[in-house]
Amino acid sequence: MKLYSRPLSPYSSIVRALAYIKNVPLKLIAPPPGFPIPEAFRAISPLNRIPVLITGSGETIVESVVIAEYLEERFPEPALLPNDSKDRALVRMFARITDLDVLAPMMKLFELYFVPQRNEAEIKAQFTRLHHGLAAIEARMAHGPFALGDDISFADAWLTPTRFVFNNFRTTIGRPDLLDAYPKFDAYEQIALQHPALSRVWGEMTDGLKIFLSELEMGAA
Ligand SMILES: N[C@@H](CCC(=O)N[C@@H](CS)C(=O)NCC(=O)O)C(=O)O
Repeated sequence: MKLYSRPLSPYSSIVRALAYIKNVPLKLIAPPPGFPIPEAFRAISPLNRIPVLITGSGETIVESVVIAEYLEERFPEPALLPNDSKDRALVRMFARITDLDVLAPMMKLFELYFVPQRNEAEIKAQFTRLHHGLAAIEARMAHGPFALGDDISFADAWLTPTRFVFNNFRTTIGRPDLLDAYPKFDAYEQIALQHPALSRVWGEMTDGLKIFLSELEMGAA
């Protein structure tokens, strides 16, 4: 199988985390360079975004959550969803809240901060959404060893890239205190760094961020 991915892309990182935990044989391929992804990539994925999984039989699968479910069915070990339906719903809900109410508003805020004419009302609205999302995540998190307790799950694959992006985000926007009200979420970095698959993703994102920042500097020079 092949995965179109970039090291720093949070959505690609979610899929890499799942694949690494499950030891899925995967060839990583970068889409053509450039931001946004060049139009030529539409030939691979009509929606022109990553991650894109190409299965062994050549099927194209997009959307991180759909790829996650596919990998879970195809590679059931280790299981990243619990046996019980209610518990499965709780894990999926945690992953969706992380995606839609934490990662998405944070990515939006990155964009909103770096435009010449800032839309302060929109920034405020996105911060409100982000704080509600973080509060919901914090309330559901365990104190380890994994995001939701004893077993590694989808929750950890979503949480690792999301938590990673906050380090740069809170520095860039000058809000080092941003996670003070969310101690379990803040401390998740240590959980990720102690797990071989999650720390591999964390390291790839770290390298990706270094390259991204140096390209930004070169562009500004
Ligand atoms: N809902 C999609 C979101 C994917 C997404 O937004 N990917 C970003 C990179 S993290 C992307 O490809 N953006 C287009 C671009 O960079 O040109 C998913 O879960 O896979």
